[in-house]
Amino acid sequence: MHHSLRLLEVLFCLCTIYVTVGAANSSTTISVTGAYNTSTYFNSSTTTSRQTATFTNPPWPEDTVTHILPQSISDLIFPTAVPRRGIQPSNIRCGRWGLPQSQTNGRSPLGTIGKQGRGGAPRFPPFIGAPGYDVGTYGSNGASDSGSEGGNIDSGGNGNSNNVDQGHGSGYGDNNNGGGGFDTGFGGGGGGGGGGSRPTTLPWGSRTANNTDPYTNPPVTGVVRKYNFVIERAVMAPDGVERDVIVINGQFPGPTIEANWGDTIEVTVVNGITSPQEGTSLHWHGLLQKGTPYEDGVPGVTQCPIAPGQTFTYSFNADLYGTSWYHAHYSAQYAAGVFGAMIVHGPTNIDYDEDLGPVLLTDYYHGNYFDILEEVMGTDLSKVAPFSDNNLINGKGDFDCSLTSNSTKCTPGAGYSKFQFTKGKTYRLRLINGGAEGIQKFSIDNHQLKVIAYDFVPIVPYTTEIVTLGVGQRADIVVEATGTPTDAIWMRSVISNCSATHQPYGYAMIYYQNADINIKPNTTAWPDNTDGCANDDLSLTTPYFPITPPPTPATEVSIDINFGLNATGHLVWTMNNSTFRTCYNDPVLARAQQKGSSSTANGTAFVYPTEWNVFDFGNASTIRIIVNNLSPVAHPMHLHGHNMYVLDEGVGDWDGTVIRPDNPMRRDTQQLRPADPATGEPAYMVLQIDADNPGVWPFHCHIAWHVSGGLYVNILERPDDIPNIKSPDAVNALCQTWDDYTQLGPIDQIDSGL
Ligand SMILES: *[C@@H]1O[C@H](CO)[C@@H](O)[C@H](O)[C@H]1NC(C)=O
Ligand SMILES: *[C@@H]1O[C@H](CO)[C@@H](O)[C@H](O)[C@H]1NC(C)=O
Ligand SMILES: *[C@@H]1O[C@H](CO)[C@@H](O)[C@H](O)[C@H]1NC(C)=O
Ligand SMILES: *[C@@H]1O[C@H](CO)[C@@H](O)[C@H](O)[C@H]1NC(C)=O
Ligand SMILES: *[C@@H]1O[C@H](CO)[C@@H](O)[C@H](O)[C@H]1NC(C)=O
Ligand SMILES: *[C@@H]1O[C@H](CO)[C@@H](O)[C@H](O)[C@H]1NC(C)=O
Ligand SMILES: *[C@@H]1O[C@H](CO)[C@@H](O)[C@H](O)[C@H]1NC(C)=O
Ligand SMILES: *[C@@H]1O[C@H](CO)[C@@H](O)[C@H](O)[C@H]1NC(C)=O
Ligand SMILES: *[C@@H]1O[C@H](CO)[C@@H](O)[C@H](O)[C@H]1NC(C)=O
Ligand SMILES: *[C@@H]1O[C@H](CO)[C@@H](O)[C@H](O)[C@H]1NC(C)=O
Ligand SMILES: *[C@@H]1O[C@H](CO)[C@@H](O)[C@H](O)[C@H]1NC(C)=O
Ligand SMILES: *[C@@H]1O[C@H](CO)[C@@H](O)[C@H](O)[C@H]1NC(C)=O
Ligand SMILES: [Cu+2]
Repeated sequence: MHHSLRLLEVLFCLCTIYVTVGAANSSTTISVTGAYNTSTYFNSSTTTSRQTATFTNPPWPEDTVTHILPQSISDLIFPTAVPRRGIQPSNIRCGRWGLPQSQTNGRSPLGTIGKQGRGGAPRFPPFIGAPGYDVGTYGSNGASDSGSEGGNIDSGGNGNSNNVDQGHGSGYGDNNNGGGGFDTGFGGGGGGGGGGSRPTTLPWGSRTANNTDPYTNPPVTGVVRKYNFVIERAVMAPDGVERDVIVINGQFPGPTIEANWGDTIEVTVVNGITSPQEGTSLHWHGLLQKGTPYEDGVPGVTQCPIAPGQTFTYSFNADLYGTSWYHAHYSAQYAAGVFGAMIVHGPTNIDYDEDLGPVLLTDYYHGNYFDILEEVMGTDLSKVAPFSDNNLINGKGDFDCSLTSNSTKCTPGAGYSKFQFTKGKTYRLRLINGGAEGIQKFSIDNHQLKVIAYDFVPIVPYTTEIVTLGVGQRADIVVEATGTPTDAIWMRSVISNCSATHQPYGYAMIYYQNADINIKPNTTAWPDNTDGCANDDLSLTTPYFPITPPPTPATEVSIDINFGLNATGHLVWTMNNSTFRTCYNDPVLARAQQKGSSSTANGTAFVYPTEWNVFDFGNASTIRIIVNNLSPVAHPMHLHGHNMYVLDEGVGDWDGTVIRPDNPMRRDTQQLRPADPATGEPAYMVLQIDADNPGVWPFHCHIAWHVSGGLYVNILERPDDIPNIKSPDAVNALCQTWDDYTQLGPIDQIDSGL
């Protein structure tokens, strides 16, 4: 039935931070006494009552028309001949030719080398509280302890930077009142410790990566890790090009969240976005939110947005362990900088010497995200697939300033991330694709990479030279330092040719212990024979803890992915022939909490509007979804609330094959191949979930521009159990504040809203 690319017309629509670490309870408390301008914020009136639903019914629900996409338009929208002006190692200014990171980068300590082990990137422990590691940082963020050592983070190597280290406060008694902090007024001193005792046993007890089903038997430590995030606009030049960003606590990328498996994470978010104001919300990618679906951070689905000027505290369990990230889920806002790494320390399936922490791989746009979105959501089809301008590793990288217009402020040699190896040691790196669109191909010259986990799922380790990550995906890798003590090595991440970018090459340096950190590596890249659009073969990736899903699911549906022009000529993406649009004022979850499923609802039953794309799976115990991609574009498909079993993926129609039926791959994001642009032959992926998590769970493409275009469905799971889940008052109050805010005038929602 899928022989051509059919198109559908779809006609509807710093604070000073004080840290104390309590003794017996080891609960961390931070209070922010800082310094954002509250007087400019929106004031919620507490008297306005909750508004009734403001969603718009689809104006012409039955009037959908199918079209064949003319090849010329397809080529126009998704050009395959991509103009590229990539940075080559020969053009890179680094070492003593580069600038200190302090002058241009996003004030993130990730990817920086400090002096005497201080001031650079944090040392990441095997678990928080492990002997030999500072602990005061975990649960704080942006705390600074520069002062005494001064001038540490200096990627440029010309030695004239000072006081940009925003490392760590410390706790557990070693008093540390921070010095000057870093020079922008964020940060401030790390507080003194409370003198608690360090744990001597593993926080998660006797659980190991292969004796515990993490979905049914997670630990509960009782420890709360508290973070304070202030989201604000800023002007930054992470790659030398000055631009508007929206960032958390003045950092790009945002602060790293750390917790032990079984801890509770509490994040207090202040929406300080002004001029213009914008709503926001944060999503904790990959965590299950079992019993707490209202903390998932999806506006119009699990909550109303956090209104400008408002503060909201998220609280949720670190129920899976490994590497992930968090990001704004409000429109394409995270593409402006609202994201950061999230580490949950847990058991490991392989030994290594040191954890080098997050390695965020992000395509990067110089334009304001809203301006890009206006083009993406516009009617000029030559602009709906935007090209990224650069590719950064931990928010750092150079740009060729000769390519910018004269009115753009651009500083050459902004500097790259740097890492240190000691010959013979083994290192864990936590790779995260936190970009908006691009598929990343990560490698380290001359070094083999052992992949030990994908997303939040430990796997039987396998060795490769190139790691592929679609947007939202993560890989934990272990690398043995097999070089010589004076080696300087390129770390690379290249945006694949399945993506749209002008500058695909991301670089970082690895210096061995005796290398001169002012030299430029001259190593050669591994050849890349991997598929530009697909993840590694499912047969290569075996979950370390095996789980056999039911061979026959309780229910099975097919969903086609496609795109088309709506009646006003805008490009929209569809799932099951319907494009998604959220109603920020009327969260789906709140409706489900009121009503349960339509089968039990009585005469006053609420009918979900078509454009909410709610798939009601009733009480089905297992759900299988066959996704067919009719578009000539790859999509990293992300499911909230679950690790999905990925039963099979490929090109053509699914023939019923299941890869490793007794233990199929599990993960929360899976790359869906494109349809063949020449023949129109579609691609497929088949996923299955155990319906053990009542709630409303987004299933969507993680390309920011595609989910903005509506490539999204809500999976309504066990609706009869949802009314038993009560949202805290603070979550419900978000809707009142948001309603008050939107009473002041309509907000500018030019996309699906997510
Ligand atoms: C077409 O999509 C755009 C973008 O979502 C939207 O603004 C416009 O209202 C839609 N047109 C119709 C007729 O629904
Ligand atoms: C830990 O703190 C919580 C909340 O304050 C309290 O309910 C609990 O009793 C405390 N536990 C211990 C062991 O002190
Ligand atoms: C805070 O905002 C008010 C109103 O916009 C302005 O008058 C004042 O100067 C601002 N204060 C600071 C410290 O920016
Ligand atoms: C906001 O509300 C507070 C408390 O009700 C009031 O003192 C303040 O003047 C209000 N600010 C604005 C800008 O309306
Ligand atoms: C679990 O993994 C450890 C190594 O991490 C291994 O020694 C042990 O044999 C494994 N146990 C099982 C039951 O597979
Ligand atoms: C930038 O300025 C130079 C020198 O003034 C000029 O030759 C060049 O055309 C300008 N480029 C652009 C893109 O405006
Ligand atoms: C991408 O690169 C691969 C491998 O080099 C090549 O086979 C493929 O044709 C390229 N695809 C496009 C769209 O250029
Ligand atoms: C890289 O640099 C080293 C030291 O300068 C030199 O010995 C080596 O030949 C260079 N290798 C390449 C491939 O250029
Ligand atoms: C989607 O639309 C196409 C074309 O009208 C139709 O063939 C197909 O059956 C529709 N699919 C669903 C699930 O409604
Ligand atoms: C029917 O709907 C009303 C109003 O929402 C509600 O109070 C009542 O409990 C519902 N009855 C059943 C059987 O669902
Ligand atoms: C897909 O759309 C069709 C046609 O609107 C509808 O009948 C079907 O229920 C939808 N599928 C799911 C799983 O909701
Ligand atoms: C699930 O719902 C169906 C239809 O409403 C009903 O027949 C069935 O008994 C239910 N099963 C369970 C396990 O509740
Ligand atoms: Cu997509």
